[in-house]
Amino acid sequence: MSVKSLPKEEYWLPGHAACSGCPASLGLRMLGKALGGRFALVVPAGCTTVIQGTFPRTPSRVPILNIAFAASAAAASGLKAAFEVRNLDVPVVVWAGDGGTVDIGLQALSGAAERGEDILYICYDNEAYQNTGIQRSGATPIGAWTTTTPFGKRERRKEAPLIVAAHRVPYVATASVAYPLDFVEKVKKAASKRGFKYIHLHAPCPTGWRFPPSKTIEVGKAAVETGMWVLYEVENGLLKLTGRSTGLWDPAKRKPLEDYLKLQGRFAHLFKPENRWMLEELKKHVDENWSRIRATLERGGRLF
Ligand SMILES: Cc1ncc(C[n+]2csc(CCOP(=O)(O)OP(=O)(O)O)c2C)c(N)n1
Ligand code: SF4
Ligand SMILES: [Mg+2]
Repeated sequence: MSVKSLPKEEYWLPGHAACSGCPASLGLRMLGKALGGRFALVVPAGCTTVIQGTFPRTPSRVPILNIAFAASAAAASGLKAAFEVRNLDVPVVVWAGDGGTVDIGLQALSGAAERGEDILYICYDNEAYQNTGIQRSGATPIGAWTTTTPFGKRERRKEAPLIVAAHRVPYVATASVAYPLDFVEKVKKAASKRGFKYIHLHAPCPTGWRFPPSKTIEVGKAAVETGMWVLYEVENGLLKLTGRSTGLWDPAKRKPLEDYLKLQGRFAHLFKPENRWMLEELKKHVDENWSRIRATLERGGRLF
C-alpha cells in the first residue's frame, strides 16, 4: 500500500482551527480514510474539541459525541450498546489526548478494557496538556520543558499501551503520524476485531514541542529512527515490532537520540552541563525499553 492508494475522499475537511502542522488533524484525516468515514467519534476536552469547531460549523463529516474528560471510554461503551440495540453495526472510536487518556480518563479506559467493550480507543499523544497551555502530563518524557516543568520534567513517562495490554485485550498498537500507512493498517486491523482495541498515536506538536510547523513529519520520523518511539503491535498478548522499528533493538541501527532532541526547543536545556543527568536518564530509559523488547522477542514475543 502507498499513500497514493489511500481513498481520495476526505472526512476531516480543511479550513479548521488547528495550528499549522498539527498532528491531531493529520491523524483524524488518516482515521477517516482508514474507516471510510463510517464511524462515530467520542472526543473529550482537548485540542480536538477546538479543531472540531463550534456548532453549526465543523470540519468533521462523521458524528462526534463530546464528553467530560474522565468519561470517554464509558460514554463510548454506552454509545456502542445503543447502536447494538438498534441493530446498527457502526464502529465507535474514542479520540482522546494523552492527558485525557493516561491521567484523567484512565479509570474509564481500564473499566472498558476489562469489560471487553467492542470499541476502538485511540490516544493521540502530544505529550502534554497542549490545549490549556502546555502543562505536563503522565505521558511527558523526562527532561521535557512544559509550562509546569520549566526546568524539565523530573519523572519518567507512563507506558500507557502496556498498561492497556495488561488487561489482555485482543489488540494494542503504537503508531505515529509520521508513518500514515502503518497507522491506517493498524486502524483497519483493529476495526476488524471484536472487543476492546487500543492504538497509541505519537503526535509531535509544533506549538508545544517548539519546532517549526513544517517539521511535524521530520520530528515524528526522528522519534522512531532514534528509538525514542517504538512502533509495535500486541495481538492477543504477542508482541511484534512493525515498520521502521523492526530490528531497531540493535543500538547500532538506531540514530543518536540527540538527532531527535535537537529538533525541539523543549529539550534545548538538556545540553547545558547542569542538566546533563536528565539527558543521561532519558537515554537510559530508551535503552532499557529496547532491552525489554529484545528479551520479549527472544522468548517468542509473549507479553501476556
Ligand atoms: C474535568 C476537566 N478538567 C480540566 C479541563 C480543562 N482542559 C480542557 S482541555 C485540557 C487539556 C487536554 O490535554 P490532552 O488530553 O493531552 O489533549 P490536548 O489538549 O493535548 O490535545 C484541559 C486540562 C476540562 N475541560 N475538564
Ligand atoms: S497545540 Fe499542538 S496538538 Fe494542539 S492544535 Fe496546536 S499543533 Fe495541534
Ligand atoms: Mg496532549
